[in-house]
Amino acid sequence: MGKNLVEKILAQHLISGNLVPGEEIGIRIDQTLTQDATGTMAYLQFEAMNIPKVKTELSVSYIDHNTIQIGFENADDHRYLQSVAQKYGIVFSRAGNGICHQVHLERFGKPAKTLIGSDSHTPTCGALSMIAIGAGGLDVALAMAGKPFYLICPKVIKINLTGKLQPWVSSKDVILKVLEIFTTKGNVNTVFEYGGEGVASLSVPERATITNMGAECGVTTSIFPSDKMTRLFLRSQQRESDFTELKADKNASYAKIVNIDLSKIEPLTAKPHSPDNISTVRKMKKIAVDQVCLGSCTNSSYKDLVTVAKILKGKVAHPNISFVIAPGSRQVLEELAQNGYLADLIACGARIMENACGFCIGNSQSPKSAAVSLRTSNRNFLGRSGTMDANVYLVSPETAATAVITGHFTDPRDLKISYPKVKIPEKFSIDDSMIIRPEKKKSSAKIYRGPNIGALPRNSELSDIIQAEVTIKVGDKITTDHIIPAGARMKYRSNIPKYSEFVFENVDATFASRAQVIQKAGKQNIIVAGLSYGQGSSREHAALCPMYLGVGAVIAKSFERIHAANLINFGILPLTFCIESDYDKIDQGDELEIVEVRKIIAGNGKLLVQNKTRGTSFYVNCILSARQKQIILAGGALNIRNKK
Ligand code: MIC
Ligand code: SF4
Repeated sequence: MGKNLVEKILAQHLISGNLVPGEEIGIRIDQTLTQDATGTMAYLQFEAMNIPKVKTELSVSYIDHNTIQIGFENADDHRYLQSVAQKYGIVFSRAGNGICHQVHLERFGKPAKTLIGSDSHTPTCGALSMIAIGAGGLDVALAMAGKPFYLICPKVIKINLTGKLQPWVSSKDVILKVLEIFTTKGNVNTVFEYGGEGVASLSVPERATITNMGAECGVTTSIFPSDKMTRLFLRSQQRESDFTELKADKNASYAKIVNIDLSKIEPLTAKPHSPDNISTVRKMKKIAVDQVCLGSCTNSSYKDLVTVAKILKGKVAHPNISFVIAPGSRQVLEELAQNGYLADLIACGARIMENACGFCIGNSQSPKSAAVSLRTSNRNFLGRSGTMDANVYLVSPETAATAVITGHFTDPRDLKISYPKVKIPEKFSIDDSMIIRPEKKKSSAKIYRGPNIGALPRNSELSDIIQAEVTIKVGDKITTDHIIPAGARMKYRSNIPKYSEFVFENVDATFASRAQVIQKAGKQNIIVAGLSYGQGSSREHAALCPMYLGVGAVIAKSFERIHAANLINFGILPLTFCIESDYDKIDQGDELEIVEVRKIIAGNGKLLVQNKTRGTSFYVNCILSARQKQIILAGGALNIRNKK
């Protein structure tokens, strides 16, 4: 039997376990990336491991999230990260250089390699035929220390692309179609492998839009073959020598094959407040639009922004529209400037933001109350824009640019102009001067620690009896943005006691203070949740801050992959209802007791949860690998010395 792409790369990197879907495997990691908002914790954890230099082929630390710098905190964090990079042999991408995923694709990604990153959109580099996976900062720190990365061996679904995209339809519409088919829940431990004759017509940046937003489906990663397009892209980045061809064997097997005919896809949008709430743009009627934001790691390639510039040339943004562009990288911005497109965009009234995450993470450009905001980014979760009652729609650059002209939702095909042709430079002008390479020799560099860098909190060993109160009961699809907001609060990422004050801030602002009262009373806090708990961001703060507030367990109908791993890493029990309807028999404020926890976890039993308030009981599962049991019993990965 032939191998699919995923099996080929995993087999090359396998350290432990068998390549059988559902089994835990350990793989060797070639490259890591971090960004500043998750990086400080990752590097504090790495420092605690006492390793003189990173052991990967390449580790890159990017500054791209917290670049607003109101107050001293972000700037202090940046200096900390720069000094850590220098000391431990990490490449440092300075603020202004661009968004980690776009820059990694341009400058560092290599076919057939493995990459993990402390950001959920790390799968972007699957466009270069890498196994690229988002993870918590601690897992990235362990990979930098040369340890394997553990994951459940995924099942592989082939997405077979046929046909060619019609004019005005682009790769954002493809991934929105995929989201319509697969939704944001129920896809854990799965990889989407793209294949079929339709793949050949998609450039690497177009593929990257698709692999980037696969994260919204909750898959482990997404991957494209390495072919002619890959070679062209690497050549344009003046690193053709990084090319290797890679494709699935003809007789490769897949868990499932899903066919998508590219020629049948129409301009689509994800309506508020979930990336899987899909409609055609045409059906949106003429809803008035208040804001258009172009950019983010999903759609800010040279092709995306030149297409927009060409659509908007000679026009002025509709008077009711605030029009914002955040280019993905300095390379893209420089090329736009050199080729005159930046002038066209400025003339149209675009507000040019930094090459950084910016509006996408809600740290700037929050729209007006109850606004309709069209964005080319990847997440439209409630409140993520920074305006709680805003309605964010995810769209392609073509649909976004069209709304800039008309002032309302418009199918771009209705513009009745010819679809702009974009000539991609055969060679981009390469300028890596904002990338600082570390010295090879042992460094005596001093680590800079501003007052914003707090100590790393640790959990205590798992107790045998859990006496707890249900501090909050939430529904399905709770994202890590719900658990611990980013935006204006993100500057506290390196200060856990402070950041913890904002846990569930946008769901129930009393959570943190109530949790502290329960903690002080000597009890643990328990979170009860529905399906797909922990969607979205990889931020381990969604585990770390609840841990700090004394959360001992989350009982949910199901968990998303990265968040479940983060809970385990910080010693919080991820429990699932044995009978889903037991969710209805439990409420906020209920007193719960679980006994013989250690013994039952060490074996493979189910835990009996006594609801003391209601006088009822129900069973929960705690499905962990042997390695994860060890971590949970110790109260988190940091408590285990001499990790293998
Ligand atoms: C996001 O898009 O939600 C983020 C901000 O990039 C996060 C990382 C973070 O919370 O710092 C992610 O996607 O993992
Ligand atoms: Fe940055 Fe947004 Fe991409 Fe996250 S999704 S890495 S916040 S641009």
